[in-house]
Amino acid sequence: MAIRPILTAPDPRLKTISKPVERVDDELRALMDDMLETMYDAPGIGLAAIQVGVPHRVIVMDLAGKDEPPAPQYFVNPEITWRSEELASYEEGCLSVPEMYEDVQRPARIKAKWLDYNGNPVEVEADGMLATCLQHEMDHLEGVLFIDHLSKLKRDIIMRKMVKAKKRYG
Ligand code: GNR
Ligand code: NI
Repeated sequence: MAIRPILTAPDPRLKTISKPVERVDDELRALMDDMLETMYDAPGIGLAAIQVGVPHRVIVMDLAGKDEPPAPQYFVNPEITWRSEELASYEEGCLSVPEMYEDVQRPARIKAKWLDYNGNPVEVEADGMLATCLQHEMDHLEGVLFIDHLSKLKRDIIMRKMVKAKKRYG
């Protein structure tokens, strides 16, 4: 396992539309292991493959609380099959937009399906943090960041801060 560098905005690779995975094999599992280690190290609660520069439709997540045992989840080729009309607002952050936090409105509940770590199909109805985080991660697969859901004014302010921070720290 290895920790990989996380891309940060405005890196153009974050705008890539990621490609479906053809099969869940040991090579893909090695990528998912690296992604999980990278996510825990950051630390974050979710990570899409494109955030480590790999343009494939793969997500890892762990929504366990601080005092709970680790609960890694793996999502290969995820699809949202239903979105509630009701919206919910959460304060979101992103490892690719470090230290910026803003409220984002998204469907409160979704139905989604994907393949797990062993390539087995899973289908769930999700709400709360799982619904929010899965939508945030699936946006990454389409080249979309949470700041793309904000007003242009807010997004421009955040992007200016990001560019300044990059000039400072490289
Ligand atoms: O670590 C993360 N926290 C978070 C908080 C609220 C909504 C979404 C997230 S995902 C984020 C990690 C990340 O950038 N995943 O792409
Ligand atoms: Ni993110």
